Amino acid sequence: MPGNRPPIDERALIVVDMQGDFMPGGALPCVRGNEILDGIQAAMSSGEYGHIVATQDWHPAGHISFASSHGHHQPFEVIELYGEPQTLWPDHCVRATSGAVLDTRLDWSLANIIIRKGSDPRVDSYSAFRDNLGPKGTRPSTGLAGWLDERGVTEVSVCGLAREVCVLWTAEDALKAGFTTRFLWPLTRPVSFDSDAATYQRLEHCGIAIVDTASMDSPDA
Ligand code: VGL
Ligand code: ZN
Repeated sequence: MPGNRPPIDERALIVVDMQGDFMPGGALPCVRGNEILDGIQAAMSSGEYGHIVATQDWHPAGHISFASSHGHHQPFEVIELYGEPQTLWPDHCVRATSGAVLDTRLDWSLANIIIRKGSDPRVDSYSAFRDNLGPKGTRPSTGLAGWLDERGVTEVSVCGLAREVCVLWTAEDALKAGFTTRFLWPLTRPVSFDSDAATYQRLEHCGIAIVDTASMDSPDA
């Protein structure tokens, strides 16, 4: 299966949440998130992808995913929300603040579309494709699956931050939406390496291709 890839105009690269707050020194830093900048820039400018999608976590102040919105809870505690576990995060990516800006070390002029997510104050939104489960018991679509579909995209490759949160959920939803899905593991970084084994297992289990550095180096892999 690997090696048997569709033509370039059927391939999309999704660059997830490369924002200041997820970088070292930010409000919700990923481990050495800065180390993937060069590789992501190389992928974006490689000519290997016919479509480049960026996502931007874009929360209103007081968002429901913030521990500070729940008084007696601390960041990284897990509560139940709409019947599902919800991790409570430090305040991050508040829209129009400096931490929410897409990292200026990447050339965003290469992005064909930027999906902003997490703007509903009542619902978190990890995936580029759908919000998390909301009060109505549904996961509202961002429209991205249709955007890709109407352009004839059949294969999606994901990279960015954070490996075990928004990149993982984006990959899982890409697969569910019917796209062949590739997870560019070395072009992601987690909030915590402790999650890596579980992330790897989830990807393997559902049939998402985990692409390692070696195969990324060869243009036709
Ligand atoms: C993310 C936690 C909260 C992410 C976004 O981009 O992975 N993680 N919001
Ligand atoms: Zn967020």
